[in-house]
Amino acid sequence: MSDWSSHCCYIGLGSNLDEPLEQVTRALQELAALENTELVRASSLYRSRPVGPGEQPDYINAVAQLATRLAPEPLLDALQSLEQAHQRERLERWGPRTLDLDILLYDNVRLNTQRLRVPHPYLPERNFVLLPLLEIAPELSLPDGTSIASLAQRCGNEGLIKLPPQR
Ligand code: PH2
Ligand code: MG
Ligand code: MG
Repeated sequence: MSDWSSHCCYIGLGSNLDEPLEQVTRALQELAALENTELVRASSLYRSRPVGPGEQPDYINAVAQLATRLAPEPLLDALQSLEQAHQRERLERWGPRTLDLDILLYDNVRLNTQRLRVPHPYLPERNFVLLPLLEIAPELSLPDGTSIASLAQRCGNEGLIKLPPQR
């Protein structure tokens, strides 16, 4: 699906409740099945220490590259439907969740609306996003030209473990 109307975007996946490995594995399959969308590439799965309030379980994180004909807002709708299908409950900011699907980058688009900020505002400081992203797109840069590689190097890999391929 590499015609003019297809857009390249990167999605961050995260889960730390109810069998996180299965949540993220299933979510990758569901992304691949989205309307007008193809899964181009998926990173390894990573185990990461939680960033957020209180005691919470470790997360499983990954990043997927999509080719999609959906515009950013309809893509967000589709991702939120998947989160809902995984019984996502929105209780507290950065609290534990069964599934979080974040639009990290969408072509070189910059968006700042009530619903959606692209690039994802915390992308530059989260190693559990930057390292999986670097794995699948080592040459990638933000719309302002900052390379993912330089951000990843600055963040380091503390608290992050790349998991071997799942059977
Ligand atoms: N997501 C959050 C808050 N904290 N910590 C880790 N390790 N991984 C996440 O995906 C994550 C988090 C909010 O979306
Ligand atoms: Mg998130
Ligand atoms: Mg989110």
